[in-house]
Amino acid sequence: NHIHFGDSDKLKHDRKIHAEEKRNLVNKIEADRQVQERHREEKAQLPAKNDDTLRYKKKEALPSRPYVDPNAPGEGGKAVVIDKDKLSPEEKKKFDDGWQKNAFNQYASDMISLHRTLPDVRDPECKDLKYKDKLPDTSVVVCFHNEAWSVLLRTVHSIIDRSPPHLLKEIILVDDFSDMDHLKQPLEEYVAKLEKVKVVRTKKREGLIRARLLGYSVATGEVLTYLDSHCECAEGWLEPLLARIAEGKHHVVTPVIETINDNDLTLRGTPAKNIFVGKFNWQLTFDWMPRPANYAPQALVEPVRSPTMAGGLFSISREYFTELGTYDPGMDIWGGENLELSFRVWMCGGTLEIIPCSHVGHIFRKRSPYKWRTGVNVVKKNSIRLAEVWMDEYKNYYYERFNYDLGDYGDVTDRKKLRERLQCHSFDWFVKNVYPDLFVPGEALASGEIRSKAKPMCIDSAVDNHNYHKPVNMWPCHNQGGNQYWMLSKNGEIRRDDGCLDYSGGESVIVYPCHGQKGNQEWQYREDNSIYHANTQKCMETSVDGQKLTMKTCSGVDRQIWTWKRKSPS
Ligand code: LR7
Ligand code: MN
Repeated sequence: NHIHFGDSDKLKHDRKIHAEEKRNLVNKIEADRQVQERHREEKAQLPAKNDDTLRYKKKEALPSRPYVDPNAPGEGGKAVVIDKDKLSPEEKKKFDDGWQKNAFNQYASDMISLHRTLPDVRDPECKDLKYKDKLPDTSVVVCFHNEAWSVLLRTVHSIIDRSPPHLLKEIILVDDFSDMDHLKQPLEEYVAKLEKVKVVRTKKREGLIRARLLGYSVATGEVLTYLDSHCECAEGWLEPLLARIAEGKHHVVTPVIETINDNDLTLRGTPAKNIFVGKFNWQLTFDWMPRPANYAPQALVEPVRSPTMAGGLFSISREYFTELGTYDPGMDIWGGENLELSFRVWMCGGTLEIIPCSHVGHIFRKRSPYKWRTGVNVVKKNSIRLAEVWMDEYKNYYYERFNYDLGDYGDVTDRKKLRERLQCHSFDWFVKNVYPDLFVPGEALASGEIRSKAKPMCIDSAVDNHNYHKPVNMWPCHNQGGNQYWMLSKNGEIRRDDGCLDYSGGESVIVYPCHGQKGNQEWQYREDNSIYHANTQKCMETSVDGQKLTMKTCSGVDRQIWTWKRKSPS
């Protein structure tokens, strides 16, 4: 604020401005106070519920985009900070119940507006892209089994608030036999006030795959867009998805999936250069990997090819989905359908791409809060169904992991006929053309359990983020593969999926992400059946009680001798 002394006109002018500013400020303070007041009153009536729920309770009509207080909890994708110690015992109980029922912080979500704003997370380059005027419209299908009210309805409103109306044909909520009361009559009444939203319900618990098929059967839009029931669509999410499909119906596309933090509900953006694409391993689990670094810089925001997709958030031409054989209705509850569709799309002439300018948030949870079928490993069953139909001889890499204990996986004749009819490429083609960096165990020199000669004990460790850096130990051999299944790669790694045995001196061998640089991860399974570490010239040895795995000077004692199935050279 610089005032120019001596320049009286300017001074007057400045004073005037100041007076005006002050008036504005006073008005703003008063307006804010009123908003706060209103919030306090509303909170007093209905603690920790957002304004939209309140409107609903008061049976008021919902304006299309209600006013949101920019300072309200979670606005702009910001964190909701709750000091649990300051909550009353009653509120504390609500807080804990929320976590218990949902595996995310429902209490925090309930404080956030159903229309909360999000940051515009698009790369600046996205704004230069021009889309055709006439794009296909879409039905958005959201399946849920026992979802929290605020999370489900925020998903719905984020779709309505951030989709051009002419591109949004309808939103179909598929209730997969939930038993929470708020998802019955109250949901029915709430959506009755919203245009374009309908609820359909399964007659028994079907699982997300058949629930999606029910959504498909009633959808009328040109494009189908599937979303999980705990998502938030960001500004501009829809147009680029539909635009890619408009360029050819065989393009199956996903948005960039942003993490909504399970605890404080923050949402931040991923710039296009940091996008991750989908991969898979021989356990047939999905995972992410960085996008290939070799894209042309001008292609930063162009569609990114992805070998697989996470499964929950994608758009596909409805006609193409039909031609491709929709989903395998023999799959239950959860899992496998994402890889099945990914393989099928690529092998049968389509493409699977991530669209860098489309961003949708998803609450990632650390556990599944709902009941699964008891007594059946549904993920394994679903995965075997897909392996049988789509993976040809490669399916054996998966089956070896549990010693071919396939169990009852139902009938897949129809799916095999589908593959025949569509005249699809082989899985070998898929691996070589779409995911050439995949580690293929067929090239392994040895595989299976690594059993000590001294005691019936095997090298045993999980390989995932929780187990990296931890010492690897011995366990009684169980002959079921799993955590005792190891492969010796051509460049000397002892690995499973992306985890490698790694020794850098000291007592223990650890598991560490494979880096492909040999060094601490280079081993030899020698003629005398010892396992030799090239870098340190030591040998693997078990402790006298057989429980621990250590590294010692090579001596040829039984505790250094290992049985491990060698692959005959082919
Ligand atoms: O029996 C069920 N019936 C359902 O309707 C089980 C689940 N569901 C609903 C559920 O309410 C949710 O809306 O199906 C949806 C997915 O279930 P989640 O959220 O428990 O699963 P997830 O997010 O952990 O699972 C990912 O993998 C699944 C494999 O079957 C599905 O493909 C999910 O859609 C998928 N989610 C995503 O792709 C979002 C990104 C996550 C990642 C990686
Ligand atoms: Mn989910």
